[in-house]
Amino acid sequence: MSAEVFNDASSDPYAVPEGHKSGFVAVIGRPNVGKSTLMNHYVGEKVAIVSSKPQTTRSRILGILTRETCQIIFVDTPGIHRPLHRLGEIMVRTATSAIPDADVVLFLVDASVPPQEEDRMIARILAEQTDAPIILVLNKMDRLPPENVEPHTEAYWDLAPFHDEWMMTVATEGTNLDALLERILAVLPEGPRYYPREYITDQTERQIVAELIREQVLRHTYHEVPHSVAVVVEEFKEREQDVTYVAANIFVERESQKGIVIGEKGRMIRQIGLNGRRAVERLVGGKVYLDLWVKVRKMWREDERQLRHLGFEGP
Ligand SMILES: Nc1nc2c(ncn2[C@@H]2O[C@H](COP(=O)(O)OP(=O)(O)OP(=O)(O)O)[C@@H](O)[C@H]2O)c(=O)[nH]1
Ligand SMILES: [Mg+2]
Repeated sequence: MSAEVFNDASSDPYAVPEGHKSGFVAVIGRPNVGKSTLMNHYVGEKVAIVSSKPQTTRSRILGILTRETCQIIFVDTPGIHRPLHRLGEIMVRTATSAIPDADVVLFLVDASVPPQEEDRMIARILAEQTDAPIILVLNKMDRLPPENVEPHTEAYWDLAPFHDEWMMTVATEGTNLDALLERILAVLPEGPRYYPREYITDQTERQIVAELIREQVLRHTYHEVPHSVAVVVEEFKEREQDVTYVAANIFVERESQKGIVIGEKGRMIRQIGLNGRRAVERLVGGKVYLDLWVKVRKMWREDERQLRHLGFEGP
């Protein structure tokens, strides 16, 4: 092999052209504003689950967008809120700890409503904890009646006077997300390709599978139940004839919640299992046998030992 061929840029997953840009873009905001939806759009895959219920995302999740000239590592974070239990505290700490490390911060807000107390709290944290460029993202513009456009946008500008750029978006439809990407690129520093080209997230397949199952529980349950659920994949292996066998525990906090998740004559758990299996089949690209077990772990959201067992150690 000649030296020329050996040095061919295409054979080295980390080789980048001159002027290549890269960095970590933290997506920060209160629960339910559309952070995970936005990141998934850029990555082109569901790397973070999405639901209409607040506090869906519980950990820091990377979503990696790689192009020839850039690599943007989006850092999706749990919604920052006033925590009511130990899990909430860990989630908020996880989110805030992503701020000082970020090369760019996206401060996402739900522009269809005026600024909330949590938005004010986040603005104070951002003002204190970073010198990185901050882009104010006014999301859910599709829900904003024309007469509220001016008062709401002005209220958010006043809330975050330190922002360097701003953009109105509809994350669910991808509206203005190309323009937002250009703004991100404009302030992103030059840097290496941190992850190989084909990487889109830092999560393991097991973690993604557990999240896909939790997403189905979130879709089908209400009130306190979605918040009381944790999912752990206990087994994940290929069995005969290309069928992947997945066994997962769905933990709830109370017997009554177990009854709700199982449902009358097992109807609810069958529905969660059916939709969960389809989601996992899309992920693995083949047939899946999904074995779900519902178990009670009393007050796990307050219990350090249980939280650790479930993978919530915080930063
Ligand atoms: N109408 C509308 N809905 C949106 C938009 N962006 C996100 N949503 C919806 O808002 C809900 C919350 O979206 P997520 O992406 O889970 O929000 P999040 O900020 O990640 O929420 P947490 O993980 O709980 O902090 C979902 O039902 C989304 O479909 C938008 O631009 N317009
Ligand atoms: Mg989220």
